[in-house]
Amino acid sequence: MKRIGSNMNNEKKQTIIGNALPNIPWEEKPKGCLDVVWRSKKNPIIPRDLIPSSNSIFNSAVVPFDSGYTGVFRCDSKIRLAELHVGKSSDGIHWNINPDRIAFISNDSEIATLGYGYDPRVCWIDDRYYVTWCNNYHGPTIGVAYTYDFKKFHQIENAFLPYNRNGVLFPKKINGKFAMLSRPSDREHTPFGDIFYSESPDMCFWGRHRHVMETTWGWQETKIGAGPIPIETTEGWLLIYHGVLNSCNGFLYSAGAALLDVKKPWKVLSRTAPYIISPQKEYECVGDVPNVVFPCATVFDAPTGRIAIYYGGADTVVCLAYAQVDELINFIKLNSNISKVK
Ligand code: BMA
Repeated sequence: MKRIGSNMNNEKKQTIIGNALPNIPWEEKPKGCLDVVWRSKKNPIIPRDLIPSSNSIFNSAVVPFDSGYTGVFRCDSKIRLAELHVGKSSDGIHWNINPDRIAFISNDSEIATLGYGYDPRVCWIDDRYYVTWCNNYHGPTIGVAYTYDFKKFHQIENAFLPYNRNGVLFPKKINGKFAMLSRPSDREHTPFGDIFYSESPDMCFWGRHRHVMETTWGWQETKIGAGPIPIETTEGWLLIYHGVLNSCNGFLYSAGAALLDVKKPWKVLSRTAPYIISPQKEYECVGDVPNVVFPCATVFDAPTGRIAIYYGGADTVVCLAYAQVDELINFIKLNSNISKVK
């Protein structure tokens, strides 16, 4: 039988279309672990008080940079304002975070960020890094900025009208256009929400909106939102996303995964009925908001298929988990019968 990830001659075929990252943070799956995603033994890798002003550090975005890693971190201050800060690391596990929040450069005072910024994603496209985040503009919407060096951040137009959250760019133009997933929302703790796809010729005007995925059942019954930047694979775009169950004790955030068509990413090829990770460890179940795992970034090593997933735990700390691309794709395909459980 042809194994996913191998060709007929049993030569290893690369499933991830992307670069090598030999120094990816990595721990082998523990013996006897039956899960498709497994946690770092070092979790939480970033404590809530890594910088003096922080109440909590979570839901953050990491990218390979120079010979190490950098990222944009959600640090909620002790006055309880959600702010974005730059972090640096040589190994992706031990981090230094700048105690000063990012001061976005903007020549338009009407959209310049003054208020909160949270749940960042960082995406390399063409020649620069784009940051998207939940930005305050008469309520939550998708803020967009770019940087070349993680020193200067140039804020550009908000992508959408309020209210919207979880704006996640694709790492290359699709059909000649920038492409973004998002989740239209409300002002508060939105009790609904599907994932949509939009495209733009210039990162300013967004349109041709398409529906991608709806809420279904169980862990993803209340709302869903795109997580890390989708990973291009030979089997389609690999999307890790969060889903919310409304329990008698409030919202519970888990994560699943889907494969989207490469040329028409609003077409879902398969999607996990079970979650791939849910709040089970103490650092996911106990914190400022209990029972939350919230992935915002992955880094990957294409030749080995290793994926490291950065996620927030209980709106309090940053955690790391791992997956192997072929195993994850197999899991999605084998566990994809959403209609059966609906
Ligand atoms: C969502 C966002 C996330 C947060 C989650 C759980 O609405 O605000 O930042 O992790 O709620 O509180």
